[in-house]
Amino acid sequence: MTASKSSAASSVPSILVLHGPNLNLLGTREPTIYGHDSLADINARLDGLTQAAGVPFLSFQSNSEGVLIDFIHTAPQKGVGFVVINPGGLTHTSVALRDALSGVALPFIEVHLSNIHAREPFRHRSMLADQAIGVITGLGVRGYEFAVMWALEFLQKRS
Ligand code: CA2
Repeated sequence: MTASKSSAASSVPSILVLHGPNLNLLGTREPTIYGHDSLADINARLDGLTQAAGVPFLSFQSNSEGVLIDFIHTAPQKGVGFVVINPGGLTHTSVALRDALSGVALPFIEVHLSNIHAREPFRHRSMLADQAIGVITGLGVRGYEFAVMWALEFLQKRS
């Protein structure tokens, strides 16, 4: 499990980027599917985007479904206003993760590095997608960047 936080003004809602199981392996294996960037590379780029906009950034990765759910439960208290999530393999199985996101009622975008619809049939279904504001799939690391840019606009319009 890894968590990181970058500080900015306190009352501004933050953007939380959540990474699900096995995404800590990014950059070490399967580069043809998931690219060469490590999770730290991705988080650093997203941190740069949010810092430029003066919005606090939080990221968290866990290989455990329960730990991810507990983190989501505490997100509102942490001042999170928007979630970007790559649920990894839990995308296709986890009613519990879906319920956790619904439970905290935070707007979220689901991101996948690979195009889940161009892969095995069991990856075509997402348990979260219909609850998401949007889904970005198959654009690699850029997908996270687009999602965070969209979240920044969303929070700016709300403020
Ligand atoms: O394309 C995506 O982002 C996925 O969410 C990645 C998940 C997969 O189960 C989903 O169907 C699609 C797998 C994450 C595993 O990441 C690895 C990274 C490097 C090496 C091995 C696994």
